[in-house]
Amino acid sequence: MKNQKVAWIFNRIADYLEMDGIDFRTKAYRNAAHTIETLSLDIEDVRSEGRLQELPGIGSKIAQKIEEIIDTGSLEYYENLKKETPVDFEALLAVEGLGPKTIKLLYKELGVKNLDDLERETKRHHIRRLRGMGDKTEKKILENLEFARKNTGRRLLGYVLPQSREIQEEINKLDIVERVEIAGSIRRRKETVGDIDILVITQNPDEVTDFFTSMKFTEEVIAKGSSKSTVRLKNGLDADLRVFPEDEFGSAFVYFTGSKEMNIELRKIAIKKGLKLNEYGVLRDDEQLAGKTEEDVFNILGLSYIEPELRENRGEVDAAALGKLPDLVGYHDLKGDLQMHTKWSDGSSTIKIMAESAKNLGYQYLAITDHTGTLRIAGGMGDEQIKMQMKEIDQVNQELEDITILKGLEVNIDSDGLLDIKNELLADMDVVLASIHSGFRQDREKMTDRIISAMENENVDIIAHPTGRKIQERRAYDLDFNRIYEAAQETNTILEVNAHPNRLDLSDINIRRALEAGCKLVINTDAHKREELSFAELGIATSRRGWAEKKDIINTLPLKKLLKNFNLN
Ligand code: DGT
Ligand code: CA
Ligand code: CA
Ligand code: ZN
Repeated sequence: MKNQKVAWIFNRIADYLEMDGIDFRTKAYRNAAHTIETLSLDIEDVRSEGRLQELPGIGSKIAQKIEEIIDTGSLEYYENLKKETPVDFEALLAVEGLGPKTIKLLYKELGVKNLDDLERETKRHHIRRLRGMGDKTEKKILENLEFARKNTGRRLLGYVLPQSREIQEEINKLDIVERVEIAGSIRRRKETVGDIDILVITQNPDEVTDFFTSMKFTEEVIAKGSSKSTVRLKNGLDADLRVFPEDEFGSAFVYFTGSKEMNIELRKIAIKKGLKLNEYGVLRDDEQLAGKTEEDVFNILGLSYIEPELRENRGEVDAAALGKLPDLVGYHDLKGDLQMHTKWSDGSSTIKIMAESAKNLGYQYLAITDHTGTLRIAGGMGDEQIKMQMKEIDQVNQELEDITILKGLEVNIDSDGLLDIKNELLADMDVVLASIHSGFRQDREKMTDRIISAMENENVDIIAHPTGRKIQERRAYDLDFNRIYEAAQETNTILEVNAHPNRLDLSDINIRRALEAGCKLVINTDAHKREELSFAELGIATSRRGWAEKKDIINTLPLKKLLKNFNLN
């Protein structure tokens, strides 16, 4: 029951040890935390069977600590470390550029314990007085602070979505449950999620609530009432459960899907019409005019149905009033995937396995796009390997039916905008993606020039993960998007929506701007193993949040049309 808590404590201990530079013990605690985080069993069960030390990375000392946490709910060793250096690690570590050692220095010298302290000391220019720091460090900290504030406590959609579906399924198994839906930011497919909002229709709220507060995912009950309960899940997130009768479910679903900002717009429209809108329905005086379905609620307000991914108060309400909502790309519209990696570079599946998996997803084609030359950490391929790989692709294409493997590469754009594979070889490929993997912090002009010069190479078809951001990890490069979008059109280069859970790059907002500027997009998973081909859903969701239609996405095209689009064959 306490897996998440134990792992969390061990990770914090590792942070404290890292502050003091004790590397081997840091590693031991991180390993133990990882083991417990990914354990499919309840750590308490493992303990009561006396099998803790059978787990990888858990020796007698760490096992003792696990027992102490299970028995007492805390760990004296950790409490002492905390007293010594009482800082909000999770928040401070989220500031790019701050590691445990710097955090210790900031605490010892300036008493910085949290993000507010950090901001204050930075603005007073106290940081630059410290050893190894300067006005540049202060500037960087201020830039990264806001990013850290926005991110603490939120989780990636890609990880929460499967978990929320699992919970939904469990609740749905109850006979007394007529309907269960996930609402909130998860339903809107926002890239990060604060908590899980669950709505249920049932005649028997108490029984559903009892189940919810004691199910296997629940670690701790925060509030328990008959129409609303909140629990802390073992994965560390909170989940809210709300129970509604059938004839109010539509209005509750609209309300709790949000966004809050869109709800406020809807309420204004209701008021103008002399109506009242809340989670219980659309009311005139006390009479409920609508509330059973979402469609009813939108329609009575004079709006067409708004897809959840659009509900961010970014113009969708006006568009719905005018009947001008986009016809969004669908979750089953992709015909192929044009970025993935195999054992030839840093992937872990073979070409054949990737192709078979793509076929199982119903695709007509896939492109194998392993890393090239200069990207050593990713096992980049040289000319000879590329030629050998092309032969293997020919061979697998002969073996498999109803799926076409395209020969592709993900080449690197160097700090001068040059590619690491020569043009005559690139000309032999079906699909060439170019992307930046180094030198992220050049100035805006230079970064933009690099990408544009890659676009100007006639062999380059796609710019992969165009902004380089990693959600909660790394900010986007500084780019002049107007120039990028213009060059993409002039050079007929496609911009990628990378569907990897921590990339989603382009982001929803950038997708919308790119489309308004007239660019074409491709949704790719960047899969490094076959299971990751399922990330496509996240790329589609993000594209929908960016108002993308089927016609905007080139890999909704059947193979022949796609090839024509690339001027191939
Ligand atoms: P999150 O959890 O931070 O990722 O984002 P949401 O959108 O899921 O927000 P949450 O969980 O606080 O609330 C779920 C929905 O309930 C939200 O999208 C809209 C609705 N809601 C919550 N509080 C308010 C409020 O004060 N006013 C209005 N109009 N709606 C609210
Ligand atoms: Ca939420
Ligand atoms: Ca909530
Ligand atoms: Zn890779």
